Amino acid sequence: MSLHSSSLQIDPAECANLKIVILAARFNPELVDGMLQLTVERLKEIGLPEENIIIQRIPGSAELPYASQQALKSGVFDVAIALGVLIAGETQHHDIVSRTASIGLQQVALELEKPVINGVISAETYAQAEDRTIGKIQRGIEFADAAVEMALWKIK
Ligand code: DLZ
Repeated sequence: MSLHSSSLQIDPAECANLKIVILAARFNPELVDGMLQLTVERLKEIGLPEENIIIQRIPGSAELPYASQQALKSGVFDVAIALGVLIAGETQHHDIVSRTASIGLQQVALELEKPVINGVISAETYAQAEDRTIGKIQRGIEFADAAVEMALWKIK
């Protein structure tokens, strides 16, 4: 049996041994928690056993690169998903945090040679952020798909 989402086709048997860590910021909890729930539901739907999905909470998006680095350095996980929501109205430096988090997450992936999924949503308003997390655009599902695809990805 294969699962289809956009172009994703994965045999659930391939996922049985994957271990995924999700780092989730505590800021904007309703939105991050909603995204987290969608991500976890999708991972289980794809075929990951619940016990292979580890969730770690951290204060805010600025801490996501360090937390991802530490989690992946443990050697336990195949892939990390970093979830956070930054809203312009709430922090004047949301743009800087968004950029540094994105650059930091890429650095972790390249240095540790493990995939890191950038699940940081940066928006101008709460309504926009809501739309992109638990509203009409449910990015958590995409993050789960990307994580599994990259954890299994090999150069051919
Ligand atoms: C301080 C802060 C503010 C004002 N806004 C957000 C936000 O909208 N989203 C988010 O994930 N984190 C925010 N933070 C917290 C920072 O990411 C970080 O946790 C603190 O600056 C401590 O390093």
